Amino acid sequence: MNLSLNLSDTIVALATAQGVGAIGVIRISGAKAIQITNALFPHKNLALQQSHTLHVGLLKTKDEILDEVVIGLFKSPSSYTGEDIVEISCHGSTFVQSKILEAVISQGARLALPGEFTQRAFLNGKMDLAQAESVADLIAANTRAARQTALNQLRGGYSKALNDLREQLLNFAALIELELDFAEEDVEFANRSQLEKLIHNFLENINLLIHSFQLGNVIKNGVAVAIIGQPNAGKSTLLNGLLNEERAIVSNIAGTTRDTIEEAVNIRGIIFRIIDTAGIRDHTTDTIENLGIERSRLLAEKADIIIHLHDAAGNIEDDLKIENWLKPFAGRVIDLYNKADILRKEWDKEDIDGLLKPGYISAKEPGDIALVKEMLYQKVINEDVSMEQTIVTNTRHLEALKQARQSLIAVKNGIEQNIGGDLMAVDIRRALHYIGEITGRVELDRDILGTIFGKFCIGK
Ligand SMILES: Nc1nc2c(ncn2[C@@H]2O[C@H](COP(=O)(O)OP(=O)(O)OP(=O)(O)O)[C@@H](O)[C@H]2O)c(=O)[nH]1
Ligand SMILES: [Mg+2]
Repeated sequence: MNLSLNLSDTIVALATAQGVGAIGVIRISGAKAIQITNALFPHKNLALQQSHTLHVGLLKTKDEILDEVVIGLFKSPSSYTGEDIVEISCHGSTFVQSKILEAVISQGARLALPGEFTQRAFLNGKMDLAQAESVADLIAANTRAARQTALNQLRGGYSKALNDLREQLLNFAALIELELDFAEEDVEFANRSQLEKLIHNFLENINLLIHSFQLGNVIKNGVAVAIIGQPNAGKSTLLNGLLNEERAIVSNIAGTTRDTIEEAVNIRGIIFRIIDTAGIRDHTTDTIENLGIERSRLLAEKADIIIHLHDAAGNIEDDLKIENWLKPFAGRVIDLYNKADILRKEWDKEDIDGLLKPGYISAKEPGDIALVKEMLYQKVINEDVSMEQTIVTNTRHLEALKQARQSLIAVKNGIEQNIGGDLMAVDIRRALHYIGEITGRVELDRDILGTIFGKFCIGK
């Protein structure tokens, strides 16, 4: 995106989705927003109207009536961008919408770039960078959890916590720099033990945020779950059960699934991408089946969670081989023993405890499927990170936090080793810089801004 574009331009875009809808909203922002709309709206002089008011009337060019519209007026500085904004709600035909866009442009507005409205909001101090980015996340959010984290960020909780810490650290930086001015006198303005406490506190917070990224990432991008196991263990049956749909072919012929099948299911607001794979066995000469098996292995290695599905009623020999192979991924594996219904019939009543062993399920029983869903959810939402806490979802923030952490550790070591204030000041400044990068408190590279706002949809 070319950021040297003039901020004094008045920009326009369709704010609602492309295509036919009941209504469409065209949004204009900039110094000439009102003047441009006035030229098309003879009914009233909008410049004389109060902010945050609605006006009904005909939108006209010299030659034709464009539509009967409702105009929303938001005057600077009380608007989303901080500039004058006019929102024209028109009828939702694509023809009407493009006619109005054309007319607005012919009066001197320019088509907005993706994210340009939000970028202006940021540049005009209406929100900080972390908040601006969460606008894009909010638009893209397709689950309850994703919406919740984006909303938390948009409301600024995250930025506030970081800014508070940053402010305190800034004080110390100033004091240490003051010491440098009085170097000859050997004074200490910045209390080292207080600084140590602050750094400790800061590091704890940053570690929490960095730790939360894993959860933030799954909320945004979903969790990949690979179902691995011997042929006929019931992997496809489990997939179908989780999806509540006959998606994969199920049969009692070993080697039914040859290619992988991936489908998404929403469990309590988090998207799980369930991957059914070809059953793994050693002794097959079928080339296609072998290719499928190879693929299963690769997918399991990449998955966030691996369900190793055992056939509780079957032969466990091959399971040991799979178990061996899964050892390096132990933390990600959930062992489930399928076809418990057969055992439940065979076992007598005294074995009732054995039947309730965790992990024994029947992929054909809805009650057990619900248990599996709960297990998957718990595996992701562990106790360390709660949904209410601030969650980092953005890789740019994660990188900045990691860099800040490094600098803070350097400050911490510096205090322990009693290094000079001049060296410490450099590390503190560096930490401040990285924290500032998240909320946009520092001069950001124009390219970085371009990438951030370029990801938005046009009209936001
Ligand atoms: N009794 C019982 N049978 C089951 C259960 N789950 C699956 N089956 C049966 O086991 C057989 C194999 O099921 P699939 O789901 O096709 O097994 P798979 O693991 O996908 O097999 P491949 O695709 O060949 O690797 C089918 O006849 C299923 O009906 C269960 O919980 N109980
Ligand atoms: Mg299958």
